[in-house]
This record gives sequence, C-alpha cells and structure tokens, in this order.
Amino acid sequence: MMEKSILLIGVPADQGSRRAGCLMGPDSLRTANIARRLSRLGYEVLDDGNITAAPADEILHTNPNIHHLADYAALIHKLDQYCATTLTNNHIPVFMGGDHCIAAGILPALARTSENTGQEQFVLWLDAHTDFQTLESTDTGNLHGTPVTYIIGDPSFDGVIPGPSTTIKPENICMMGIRSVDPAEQARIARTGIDIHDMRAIDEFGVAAPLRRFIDRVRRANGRLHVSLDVDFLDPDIAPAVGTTVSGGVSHREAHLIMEILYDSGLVTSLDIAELNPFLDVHGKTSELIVDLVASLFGQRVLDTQRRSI
Ligand code: 6HN
Ligand code: MN
Ligand code: MN
Ligand code: MN
Repeated sequence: MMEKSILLIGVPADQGSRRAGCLMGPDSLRTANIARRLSRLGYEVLDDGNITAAPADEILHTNPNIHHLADYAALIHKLDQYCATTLTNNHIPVFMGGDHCIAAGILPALARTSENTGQEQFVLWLDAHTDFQTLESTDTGNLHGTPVTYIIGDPSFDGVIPGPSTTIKPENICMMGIRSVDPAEQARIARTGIDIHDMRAIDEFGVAAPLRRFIDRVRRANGRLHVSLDVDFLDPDIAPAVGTTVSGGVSHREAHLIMEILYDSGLVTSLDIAELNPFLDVHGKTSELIVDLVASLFGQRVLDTQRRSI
C-alpha cells in the first residue's frame, strides 16, 4: 500500500560511464519541482539531500576496460549503509540518480529490509538495456552496464569488491522496454529466469497485459516492489537527456500507463530514477517528463474523479 510520506534522496553519481553529466540529475529533478508536484497529490515530501561517496583509489582488474571500480564499490557501500540506517517503512524512498550504478547499492539494501519483514523483493526494471554485463564480459568497461548481474550475486564480483548483502532472485525481476542487448548478455540472460518484455513484445501486446501479470505475481507473493526507471527506457525523441540513447523506445502514453497501473496496484514500495543527464537535455523537457511520470506513479490522473483515495 502506498503510504503518504515520500523521501527524496539525491545520488549524484556518474562514474558508471565515460560521459559526464548524470551527477546533475538530482538537481535537475528538483528544479523541475518534483517535491511540489508530489505534495500536491497529498503526500508529505521530505528531501534528504544528496548521498555521495568519496573518490577511491582505482582497483585494477584483469579486464583492462573497466574504470571506476573502486568508486562503484564505495558508492554501493555508502548506499547500503544509508538504507540500513535511514530508511523505515514510514516513507517511500525515491532515489534520484545518478547513473544506473546506484541500483547496485539500493537493491540489496531494500531486499534485506524485505527479508526482515518476511517479504520477497521484486523489481520492475524499465530500461532499453538489460544491464547484464559482468566484470569479465564488459567491453565498454562502463559499470552502469552491470548492476543486474551484481544484485543477483554474479560470481565475477567475488573477491574483487564486496558482494551484495542480500541478493535479488532473478525470477523476481521483470524487465520492460528492452531493445539493446550486448552479445555477451544474450546467452546468459536467457538462462536466468528474468521475465523480459522487449520492445518487440510491447509492440505486439502493449504494456498493460504483461505488467498486470507481473503485478499479480507480486501480490500473490505478498512482495515489495521496487521500480528502477532508466530514462533511456523512453524513446529518445521524448527523452533526449541520456548518454546511451536507443531509438524505438517506449512512448509518452505507454510510460504513463505503466505508472498509472503501478499506482492502482498499491504495491510500489520504492523507486529509483537513473541515467538522467541534464547536460544533454533540450530546455529541461526530459526532467519535466520524468517528474510527470513520477507524479503518475504516485496517483496523478487525467481526470480528478478517477483518483483513488491515497
Ligand atoms: N545503462 N550494454 C552497454 C554497456 O556499455 O555495457 C550499455 C549499458 C547501458 C547502461 O544505460 O544503464
Ligand atoms: Mn540501465
Ligand atoms: Mn539503459
Ligand atoms: Mn555503457
């Protein structure tokens, strides 16, 4: 059930790729009035400021492409500690990234909380990419391409950086919007049991039916649902402010419908917004769209009369 208090947390991290700018994501969402839009929907909104990790000395890896591995580990640790000490069930945390590395820190911590309450952690991963590279397979060396392998406990991290405190079960992850899967990701991801709805499937069946099936699974399991919203999930025509644009993405209305159905489910317990790079935006339109989508996730309706009690 959606509670009435939302905790905004900025995570201005951009070590995950070679393109700078995601560190401006939290402030751009604040400038687009994320707090005011959510308070207007009847929530108490608190902003806990930004979480940053001090730069760490580089860890060398046998894969020479990898960069900022120590910073990745430091960010994961910082986010894990933050979640353990600060988050309570009284707030719905909304993490404002930062590149998608933030998910590697957030999700194990949320899964641990779920475990403590005897619940399963589910994840809706909205992204153009599967983010299923390993430390061994990544050819770009960009760690924002690895958070999903990290959170399910991929062995390539063993002995290199501390692993996730609690892992996420692959079968509890549902991906939507996928349209760019690297060759190294293809074979491995098919074997995991992750529920993947690529753009081909969305073109054929739409977003509502597969999303409702996933929501039913979460409900039957009495699960907690985290939404990880990578901005490149959206079509770049409507959301140009990302470093890894892939054409043929989710449309404005498809994205809102996903958020509206999620709100109606009453099951969403946390959100992260990743990969927003305001340096690449056009007059702030991507930040404004994201804030509008977040408002839909928290109950904004086209017609006021359709609004459920929150
Ligand atoms: N993201 N698969 C590509 C890589 O570099 O490994 C792209 C990753 C994109 C990551 O958008 O969060
Ligand atoms: Mn991503
Ligand atoms: Mn992506
Ligand atoms: Mn990349």
